[in-house]
Amino acid sequence: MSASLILYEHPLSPYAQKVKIALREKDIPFTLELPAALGTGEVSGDFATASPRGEVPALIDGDVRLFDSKVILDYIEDKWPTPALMPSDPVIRAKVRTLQEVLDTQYEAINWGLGEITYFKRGAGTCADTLRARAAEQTRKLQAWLTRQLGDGTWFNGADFGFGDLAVVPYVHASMGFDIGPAPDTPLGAWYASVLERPAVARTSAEATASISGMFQVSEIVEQGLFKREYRDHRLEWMMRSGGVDVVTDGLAKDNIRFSTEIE
Ligand SMILES: N[C@@H](CCC(=O)N[C@@H](CS)C(=O)NCC(=O)O)C(=O)O
Repeated sequence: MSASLILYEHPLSPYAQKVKIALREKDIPFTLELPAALGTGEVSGDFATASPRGEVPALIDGDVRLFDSKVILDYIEDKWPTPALMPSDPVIRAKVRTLQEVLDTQYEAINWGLGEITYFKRGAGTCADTLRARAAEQTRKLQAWLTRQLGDGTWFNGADFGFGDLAVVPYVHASMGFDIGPAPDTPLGAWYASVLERPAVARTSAEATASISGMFQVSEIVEQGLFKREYRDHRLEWMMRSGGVDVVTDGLAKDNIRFSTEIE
């Protein structure tokens, strides 16, 4: 077991939260690093070599440098197979991958969009109201879809907690923070209460919540153009489709949004 594992993260990043939950569930020691210039689009040093996209999470394990949460999760499961977090049944494995795909793209985009409005003060006024209403409606639909995936099971991962569950936790946790989480007396609410009883999940979720207070200082930095928010793929689509075309054009004019980093 390596104690020299370095995980670049931001506590609020759902992608990084998934990796932290997996490492903690497996009791693998690791060091957390917050990349110095995260959010500016200008990254350097060891972080840049691990994550050419300048995104967290990124993992350094000796000579191994990895980015992208799903790649990192698969690496962790391959290198430290016990306790297994990926089910063995091919059907449930496919279900887990479907959850990862939907949550990391469509659900993530909604929470990210709410973050742009709430912390970064985008679309002040009626535009923000429209975006919030669309986010609540889309979240309701995704939570209904999640409820169908859960069925009458305890875990999304089959018989035991695993990747299927940690794929969902950060997103539902963020919805709770935006007051659009599942009610406690629903199957999804009951599942959420069960996952929070796990120390790895409770600790990771608490770190995410604790980091929110710092987010309210960032809007001024964005306004000054020191921070360039990454508007990429599903996030950009969410903003455009949900009523935030002006947010995008305004951000481009002010030069405080950017697209994803081109890998060199
Ligand atoms: N597909 C990647 C997405 C990672 C990602 O988008 N991370 C965001 C934080 S949630 C990031 O680091 N963005 C860089 C920035 O905002 O400058 C994954 O699954 O790890």
